[in-house]
Amino acid sequence: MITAALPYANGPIHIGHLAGCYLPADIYARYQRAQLRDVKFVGGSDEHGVPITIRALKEGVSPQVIVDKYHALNKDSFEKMGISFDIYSRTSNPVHHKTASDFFKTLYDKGLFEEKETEQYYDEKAKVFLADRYITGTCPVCGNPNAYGDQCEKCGSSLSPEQLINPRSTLSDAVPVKKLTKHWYFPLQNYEPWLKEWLLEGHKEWKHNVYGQCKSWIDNGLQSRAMTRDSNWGIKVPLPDAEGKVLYVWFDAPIGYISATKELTNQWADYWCKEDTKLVHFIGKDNIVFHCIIFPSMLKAHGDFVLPDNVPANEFLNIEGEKVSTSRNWAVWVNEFVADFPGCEDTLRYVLCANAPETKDNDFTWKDFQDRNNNELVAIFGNFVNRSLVLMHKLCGGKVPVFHNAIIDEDDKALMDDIRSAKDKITQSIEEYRFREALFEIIDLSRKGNQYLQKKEPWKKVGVEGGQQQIDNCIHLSLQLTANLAIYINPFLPNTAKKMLHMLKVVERMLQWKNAGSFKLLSVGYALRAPELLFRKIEDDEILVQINKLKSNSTVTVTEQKAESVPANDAHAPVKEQIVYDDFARLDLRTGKILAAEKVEKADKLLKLEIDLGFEKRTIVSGIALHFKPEEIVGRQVVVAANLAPRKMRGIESNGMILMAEDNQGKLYFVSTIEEISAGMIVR
Ligand code: B3M
Ligand code: ZN
Repeated sequence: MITAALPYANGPIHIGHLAGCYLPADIYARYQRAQLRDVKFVGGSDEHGVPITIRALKEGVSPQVIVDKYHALNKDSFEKMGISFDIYSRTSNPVHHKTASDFFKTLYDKGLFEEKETEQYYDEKAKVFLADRYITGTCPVCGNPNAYGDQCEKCGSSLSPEQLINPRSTLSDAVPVKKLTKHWYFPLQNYEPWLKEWLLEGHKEWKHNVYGQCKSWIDNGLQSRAMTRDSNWGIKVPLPDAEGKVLYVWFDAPIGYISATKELTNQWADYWCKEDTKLVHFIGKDNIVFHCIIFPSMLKAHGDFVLPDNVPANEFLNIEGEKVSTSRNWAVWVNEFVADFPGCEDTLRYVLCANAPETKDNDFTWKDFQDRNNNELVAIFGNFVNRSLVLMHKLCGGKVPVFHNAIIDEDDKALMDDIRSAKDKITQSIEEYRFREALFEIIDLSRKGNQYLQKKEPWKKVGVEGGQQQIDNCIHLSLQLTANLAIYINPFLPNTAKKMLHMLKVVERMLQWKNAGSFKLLSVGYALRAPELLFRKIEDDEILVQINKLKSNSTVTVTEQKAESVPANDAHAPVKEQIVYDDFARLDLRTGKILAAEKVEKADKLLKLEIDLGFEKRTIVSGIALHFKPEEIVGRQVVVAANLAPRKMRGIESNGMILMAEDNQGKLYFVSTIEEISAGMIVR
């Protein structure tokens, strides 16, 4: 049972949502289907709660109008991006109202709620109780006159309505007054011992970011939480004497996963009530406490349901170095992306997976979107598939050639080993929710295919004695690798896999995971279709349009890249997040020699360096002027990051960067060897 968070139907989804939970959930679901496991993948709109009513208020329409609009829009965006929900439901459906209502009633009948009367803010003009978000006033910290009762968006302070200066209701501008109201509380503290055992002891394998957050919640002590609210938008509290009360949105929304499954199939209980079910929730990090602590405690209290086996929450995706802000329109909206880049959905899936914020916040930039498309999808994966098919048509008459076992050589064997061993690595990475790692492994496999073709040069064997047999073997293996790549890439880039099936003239059944690692996917003598390009190049002007659109529609000012902070005295900076070999391999490091150095006018930190790289001379601007005099560094050996994009500094274009070591006092040293090394060598 796979679930992905139910997005509030109060606005369009952006690519941060996709990267955070929908894409990983979809990759996982598609992979499980390829494994022929009995899997259901559910999602839907969260249509209750304060965010919806606020939006309705702002637009001057009823909440129903809002949810109808965004439910349809988001459902469509998910479909276009290939998020393969078995059902995309909504929490306004009658089956959900009944399921959530019954759930509440069961806990109530078991005597598991506490009934409490407390004082809450009330708007006497609008005659409603006010959620914290409905109260505004002046922030006591920064003086922002439009702070909310729960948070000041200007300085980020988290607030309570009591702290606001001159509090006012956003509904009527009235001064809120305190009034007694009754609610039903769920005593989370009673579940603490059980949570410690089930989660802290029993799920140490959960991702560090998830486990750590849960541990600190539990260690800080849990408290009763109100599971009802005063509102007229939501699921009515199913008790007499509860007029004007609805279920708290975080009580009803996760139950929405169960309701959606009920709507999908009569066999729903197979996926929710049987011991052998593996329940996995995909969410973003802001939803961790609800899915790891509150909902499991509710499920446990109810007693009929299985508990999550894992909650692989992701961190956040920033855009061009800035936090996504929907209110300030700093976001890439999915409905706009699919309109602007039809046919490039797989590229977005690729980039979002390659940059997925799996262990820490990560960044999306349009330049990286273009680079990864052009340098990885087009130049590596697409190129290999295309070359294999073109060569087959040219050198083998358009048919899968025979494989001659008698002349198999070391290169063939190495490639076959790579294909076989990739299967275990990719499988394990996906099973353990490391989708980036799996994706890099697949790209690496296609890179090996390219290297194999390059080494074998079958085009040079034409007319050579015994050449045709060598051509046959090379093309045969390349085609079998292509078929394997289709299986591996399918969960990640489903449209690409489909195109490959078409070219290879095989049916979808071939994509079953059990077929991966085989060399018999395409039969000898089988005629294949002409190749079509899998990916198109993305041009500079296309991404410029996007960058301008982002900047001109938004009120965010992009800050200059912040300098990396120097570690405190004595301390070693923590080691950065783990990367895979592929991340490293993208860097091109070369040895070089400083030919000339001079100060840059009006910039006391910068030196303009002339560097010999062996194959060419480069100008590099370096921030080392406070540490070295120009004349004392001429002739020194350096290591250069040679494939960094050029950058203009003080009007001078800098083409790369020299590497320096820095101690914890901020003093710089050259990274060099004792022996003399010539310029232009590769460092790796
Ligand atoms: N609607 C919050 C969110 O969209 C909430 C998730 C519900 S999951 C059951 O981030
Ligand atoms: Zn403030």
